[in-house]
Amino acid sequence: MTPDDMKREAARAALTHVESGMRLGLGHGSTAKHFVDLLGEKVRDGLRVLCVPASEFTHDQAQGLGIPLTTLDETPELDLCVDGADEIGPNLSLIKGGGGALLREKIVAAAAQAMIVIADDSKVVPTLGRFPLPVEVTPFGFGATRVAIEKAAAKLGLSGALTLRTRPDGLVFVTDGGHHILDCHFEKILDPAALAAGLSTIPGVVEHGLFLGYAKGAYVAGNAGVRFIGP
Ligand code: ABF
Repeated sequence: MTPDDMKREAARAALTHVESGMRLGLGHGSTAKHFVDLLGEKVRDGLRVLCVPASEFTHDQAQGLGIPLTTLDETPELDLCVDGADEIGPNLSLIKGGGGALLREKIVAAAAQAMIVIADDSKVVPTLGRFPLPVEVTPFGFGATRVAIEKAAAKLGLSGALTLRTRPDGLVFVTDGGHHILDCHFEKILDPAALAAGLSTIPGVVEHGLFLGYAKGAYVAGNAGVRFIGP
């Protein structure tokens, strides 16, 4: 199986949790894209769901497939959220945001009773942090926010480059919410909860990509097939 086949198989496994009448959060990224494609097929076959997409990209994809959409204003509580991840660590701790949609992904996940993660098995790690942690920041006060993040990290013995994310054309990446992203190369985050707490106290940090306590399970696909990682 190619990595893309694995992503699709993980997405297919998560689809078994979807029942008619459910309110769903739809994530962002290449694995979530497979889930939305497969969901679209089910909707065509008569499945009734109402979905909140976590990005403009997913919104457009789902709309194109005829999946009924709503917003968290109209539908503030969801039954299930299905999304990808950049890293899956111990106790289903996650790094997310490589696709730049972490703020909306976290808002959607928080509105859902349960979150199921879908991924290929390259995402499973013993310790979070090899994937640079995305931190969404306001453009205003960017320099001060950057220093504050460095100081919060240093208290936990974390150093490493903080890179302002840019687009392929070299321009600064702007999130759906109009913010920037600092990719923090911490390498080994031994205490994700302490780092999350430290980042959350910084005013210019809109949100960070540590998702702790969100996932209720993960479908992880590899050459040997799909396995479920539970709590
Ligand atoms: C999103 O998709 C993210 O938070 C993460 O950045 C990304 C996962 O990447 P992919 O599914 O494309 O491998 O859910």
